[in-house]
Amino acid sequence: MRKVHFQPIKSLFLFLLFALIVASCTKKETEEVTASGPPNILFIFSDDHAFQAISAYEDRFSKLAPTPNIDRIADRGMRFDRAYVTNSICAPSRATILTGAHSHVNGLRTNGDIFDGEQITFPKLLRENGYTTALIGKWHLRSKPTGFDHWEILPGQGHYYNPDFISDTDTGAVEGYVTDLITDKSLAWLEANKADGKPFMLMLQHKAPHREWEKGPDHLELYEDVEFPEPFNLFDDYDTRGTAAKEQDMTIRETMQLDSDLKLWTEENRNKGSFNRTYGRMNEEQRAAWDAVYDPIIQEFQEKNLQGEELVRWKYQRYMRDYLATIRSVDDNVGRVLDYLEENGLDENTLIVYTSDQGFYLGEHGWFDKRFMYEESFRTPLLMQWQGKIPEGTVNKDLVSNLDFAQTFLDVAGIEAPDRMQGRSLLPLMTGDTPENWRDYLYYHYYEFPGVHSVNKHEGITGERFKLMHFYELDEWEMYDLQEDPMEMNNIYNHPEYDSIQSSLTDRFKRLKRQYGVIHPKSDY
Ligand code: SGN
Ligand code: CA
Repeated sequence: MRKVHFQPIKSLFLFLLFALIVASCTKKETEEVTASGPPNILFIFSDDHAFQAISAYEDRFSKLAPTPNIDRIADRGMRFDRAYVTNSICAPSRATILTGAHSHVNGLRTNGDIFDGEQITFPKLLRENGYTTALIGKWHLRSKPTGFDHWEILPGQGHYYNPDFISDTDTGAVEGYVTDLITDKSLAWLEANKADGKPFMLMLQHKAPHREWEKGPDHLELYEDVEFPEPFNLFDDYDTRGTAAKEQDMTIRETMQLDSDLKLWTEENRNKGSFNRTYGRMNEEQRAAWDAVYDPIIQEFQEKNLQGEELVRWKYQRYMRDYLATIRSVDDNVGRVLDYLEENGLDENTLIVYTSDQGFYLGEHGWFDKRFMYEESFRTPLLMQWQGKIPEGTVNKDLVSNLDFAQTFLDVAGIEAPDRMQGRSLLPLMTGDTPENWRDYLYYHYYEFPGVHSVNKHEGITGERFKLMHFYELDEWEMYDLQEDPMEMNNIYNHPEYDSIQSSLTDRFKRLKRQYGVIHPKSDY
């Protein structure tokens, strides 16, 4: 048998090789420990951002007004095509997200209600379980934020230019454009806390693209030469629909204001309406940049003297140019945050969510605003990225809701959700493993009437194909076949050919209300 002798030089080489392997294993193990610990959660939230205005959704603005940075989240993760809200309006959506409960359970039904900050929320539970939590941007819940180590909020709706911020220690206006400032503050907070050794949960909540759609200094001219496609139902006559659709106050034709909404500020109309909270807040330099773009628009408008449908078309173009330009700023700023995470290796174990408080009408049915249970405002965009957990470039078509966020975030952090929460964790869906018993219907309830935009109270359910709505104070029903009629132009309630579907939907509606504990005098039949 041959004896093997190592030459000294060879042994040294092998020893070094061994040491290198051990060292790299140790490093890998450490990485794995970090990567498998509770993930950071970054919840990027905008206000009134229609899914139609995100290019990842491949809708009518994709080519003309792309959102490449928001799309990065979809490319590296999952796009949810059927994400909805329980009550399509700002404060109620936020309350549902925090509590994981429907409006009738968390007590916040309308923008006029005050959020009870004593109740259990997911940020409180994350914080109790070792997370550092922060909320920066629009809050709109009227009571002080609870459950956050740090918060800096816009008062009420907030302002686009030189906005005020309130924090637990300070209040005052900050010079700049709101979307940039919310991002600056968020990045500063991330940087200051990156070495604390704890996972973070940051709610980064933009004001944009909320009415009055004031674009920022970097995007004033962006879409001025673009003609955007109109939706086919821009001139909807609401035939077959009920009183609510006919009597709302949210049309581009009647409700959209030339001065406050479309910023046609002339010497005569200054100092009225929203002048002081928009143009009135700008400094000299901001006004000069603004006027350079808007003065020619005002002149063009005065010369054209448009009427009727032509005027509606012109207003629609102005609306889209402004609305989509505020979104471009959101998109640029999402890019800044994603870059920061990547540069700091934080993208590796962070669940990144992009969503909005509800959807919005971009001229569909002739409208802007939200509130109705029709698809454009009932749906909300939802994109999620979590490296190594969510497969890249995937699309989910299950019925999901803003009711599900609280339980999802608790689940990814390994924390048990309290029974009071009424949603379901999206974690299995995120890994492509939708449970057999996933929900087949979602419950909706809108309460803010009488109120701005005059949308009657209604509740209803939607399934994969059919939707049932009850305007209970009018006792009017609507039903839609989303497969045959995705734009909901044809109310099929009481159509004999849908008889059996209607009765099974009505039955399902009653059962779902019972399941969620809905007690409402006029809708409890
Ligand atoms: C303001 C807006 C409305 C909007 C509500 C609620 N008018 O009242 O158009 O529907 O907020 O919006 S404005 O002239 O003040 O802009 S929400 O997103 O906060 O629910
Ligand atoms: Ca909103």
